[in-house]
Parts: sequence; C-alpha cells; structure tokens
Amino acid sequence: NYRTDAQTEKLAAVTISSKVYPLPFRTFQDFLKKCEEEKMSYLTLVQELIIGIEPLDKSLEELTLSLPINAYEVWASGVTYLRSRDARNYESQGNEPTVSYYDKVYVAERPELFLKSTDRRTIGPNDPLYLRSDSNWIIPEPELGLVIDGNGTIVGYTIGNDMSSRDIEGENPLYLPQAKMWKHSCSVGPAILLAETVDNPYDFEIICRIFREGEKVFEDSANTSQLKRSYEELVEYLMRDNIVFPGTVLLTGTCIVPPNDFTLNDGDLVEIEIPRIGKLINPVKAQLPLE
Ligand code: DO4
Ligand code: MG
Repeated sequence: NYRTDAQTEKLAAVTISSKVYPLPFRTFQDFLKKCEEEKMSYLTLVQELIIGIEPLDKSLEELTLSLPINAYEVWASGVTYLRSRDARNYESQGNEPTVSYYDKVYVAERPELFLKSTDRRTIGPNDPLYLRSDSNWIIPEPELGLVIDGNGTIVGYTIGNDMSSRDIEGENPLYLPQAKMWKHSCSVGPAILLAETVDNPYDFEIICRIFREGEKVFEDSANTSQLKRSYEELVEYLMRDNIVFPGTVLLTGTCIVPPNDFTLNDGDLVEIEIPRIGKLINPVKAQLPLE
C-alpha cells in the first residue's frame, strides 16, 4: 500500500525489476477475494492485471508506504527459536533456571500461539509504536509474518514487530496478553512478498537495528533456518476449530533479543529488515506525553 495523500492509500504490485504497478483493489483482502472468485493463483492474477498497463512514474523509494494489510487479527507464535526460549527463561527466573513452561513448549507438539493484535491496534511503516506506561522493560520482537487466506494457505510473507513487555511477562506468564497487546504495540509491513515467488522460505535473513538520538545502539541478525517449527504446523494449529479471517497475519516468533539490560526509550527508532520484503521502520513514543 502507498499513500497518495493523507487520506488515500492504494494497493500496488512491485515486480522483480522494481517497477510499481497500481492494482484495482482497495485492500489486500479485496485482492484475495478476487483470486478466490476467479480461481486463480495470487501471482497469476497480479501478472494478468499488470499486462498492458503503465507502471507508476515513481520508484518504490519515492512512495510513502503504509500498512500493506489491515488484518482483523494478527496472531503470533512464541518460543519457536532457542534465543526466545532462553530470553523468556531469563526474564522469569533470572540466573536460577529450572525446567520451565518455556522449556516445555519449545519441545511440545502443540506450539504457543496467541492473539497479538487487531486492526485498530496495528500500525504500518513509519507510524509510532507506543510504550506501555506501566512497564520498564520493553523490547521489539522482529518476526517473519505469514499472510494467510481463509483456508490457511500461505499467500505471502511480511515483517512484524511483536513489541513486548519483558517485566510484565517475566512477573507472571499469565499476564501474557498485557505483555503483548496494547495500543500500537504491533507493526506490520512494509510489503507482502507473494509466497509463490519464494524458493526457500526457511532462508530469510532478519536484521534488527535500533537507533537512539541518531546513533545505532543495537544490531543483530538471524535466519529463519533456525526456526524450530514449520510454517504449516503453526498455521494448522491456528486454523484448528477456529474462525480465521482471510488476510490474517501470523507472526512466527522472534529470533533476535536485545541484551537483557536494554529497554526501548521514547524517541528510539526500530528498523527491521528482511531482504526482498523491505525495511519496517517505526519511531518509538511514550504513550502519554512525558511531564
Ligand atoms: O511466551 C511468550 C511469547 C514469546 C514470543 O513472543 C516469541 O517467542 O516471539
Ligand atoms: Mg514474539
């Protein structure tokens, strides 16, 4: 999605040659509906639609991108990477580890899935992430997002930030919804890479950078090859006995955790990059103006 003015957003397709073609849909869900009606694959429909039309005279870099899909629900997976299991153990136990629920869920057949966000709470590129006023330990969680249709088919890949409060979850895992979901605690974007164009989805590099007063204060990277579970397995559990809206986003868990003494501050900038999908960049703001 790109903005033409403050009120108007348009859906567009970007080709390998970086040309941007406007698409005749208001939302990504409308695009999914059309594919279903025409019984066409997602890529085929895009290819047919852009035949004979002129690309925009602006490059992707010149456009102001916005939330690529306003999903009714964003779900998330937890403890799908060793790095996340170890971080959860640290925040709940400090340096006195015992066998925890996080250890158990990492190896259990059933994955941890939770509702992360809803359409009114999710933000797109460049919109502000808000800190929780009752938490002193908040970090970004850079994650690969699966965009699925109503049948659970993986339509495409995007980037999600499952921003989380480590002190609230660390105090008691039953506080998980409060550690995960509040106003502007989830960002998604900047684009959706169609699954049909990806040879190996278990080879996405994820890079996270955090800037403070213009200086980079954190950078780390990881690869989806380290994921403990398959995407299909995560989607299958989400679909079980559930209502899943076309265009639901399922985040696949974090593989990058900043050092334990790090917390996001008002004014920071979080950048999450997955090559071929783009960079999801969001400023961080205190929810209420500081006194
Ligand atoms: O158990 C808490 C959730 C962990 C999580 O969000 C993640 O692993 O990404
Ligand atoms: Mg997460």
